[in-house]
Amino acid sequence: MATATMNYLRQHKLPHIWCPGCGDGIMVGALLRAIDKLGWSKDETVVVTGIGCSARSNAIIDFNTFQTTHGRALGFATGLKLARPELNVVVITGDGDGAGIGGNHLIHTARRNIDITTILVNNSIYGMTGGQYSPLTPAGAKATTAPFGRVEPNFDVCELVKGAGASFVARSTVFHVRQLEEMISQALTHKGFSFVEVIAQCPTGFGRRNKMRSPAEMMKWQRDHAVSAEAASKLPPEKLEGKFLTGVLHRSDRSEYTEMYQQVIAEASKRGGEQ
Ligand SMILES: Cc1ncc(C[n+]2csc(CCOP(=O)(O)OP(=O)(O)O)c2C)c(N)n1
Ligand code: SF4
Repeated sequence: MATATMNYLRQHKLPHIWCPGCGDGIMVGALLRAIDKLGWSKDETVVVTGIGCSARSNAIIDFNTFQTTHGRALGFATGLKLARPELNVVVITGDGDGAGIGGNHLIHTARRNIDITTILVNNSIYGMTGGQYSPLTPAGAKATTAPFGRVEPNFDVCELVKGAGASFVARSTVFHVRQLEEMISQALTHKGFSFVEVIAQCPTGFGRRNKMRSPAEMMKWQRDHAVSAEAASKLPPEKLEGKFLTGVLHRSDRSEYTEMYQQVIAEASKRGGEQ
């Protein structure tokens, strides 16, 4: 493993808990390389997670880390960023943690456009608890809670956060690791709420129930179903059926929440407590 990555790992906490072939380690590698290139120090960077396999990355990442309750990482991260706006705050979450139990926090954190980077690892399943379906499990896919195939449709979480007000939205996969690193890098340097959906494989909870028997097969699926947003803009709709878009999907310039909040604090201090 590259030295840059090793410098940011708590080596006494290795080996990690992930199954062989899990996509989480690739996501962590991309994040650490992106942070290393930016030269962020361990002291000025905080990684906040909820609960889940992806959330467990904060056991091995050597920054200031907070493991919070299931789905609540963004709530804790918001409090932290408001109290210490100078810190770089990164949230790592899963599709269950971030889009299921924490879905409401996701909407409102995006709406506030607070300067937090969220990396949502979408492995289409609740990995840690044994393979229940999440809101992002595709219709028809099998899960422990859908042995005959999931009935409900899933939704596009990037469209959701964009609609809620996030000012940077991107998607990549763990197969497209260079693009993933670039998307994370752009998200980290973006001022405002930035969101990267990472399509990843859970061979244990999802793959073996859905006729994708190896991690390599699952990564080939990512390769074959991803279309860059740039390429997609030149393709007719029928060529995009069953595919998902990657790259930067949305970028806008909106006022950032901690800066607006600082103005309120300054105004309140000027008035000296008068109402
Ligand atoms: C309030 C609460 N409800 C349920 C759980 C059980 N639980 C722990 S992890 C998890 C699923 C995590 O799935 P996901 O966020 O998709 O992450 P993954 O494990 O796939 O990375 C659940 C349901 C919990 N810890 N707390
Ligand atoms: S259960 Fe799935 S998400 Fe969790 S460590 Fe294993 S492969 Fe990864």
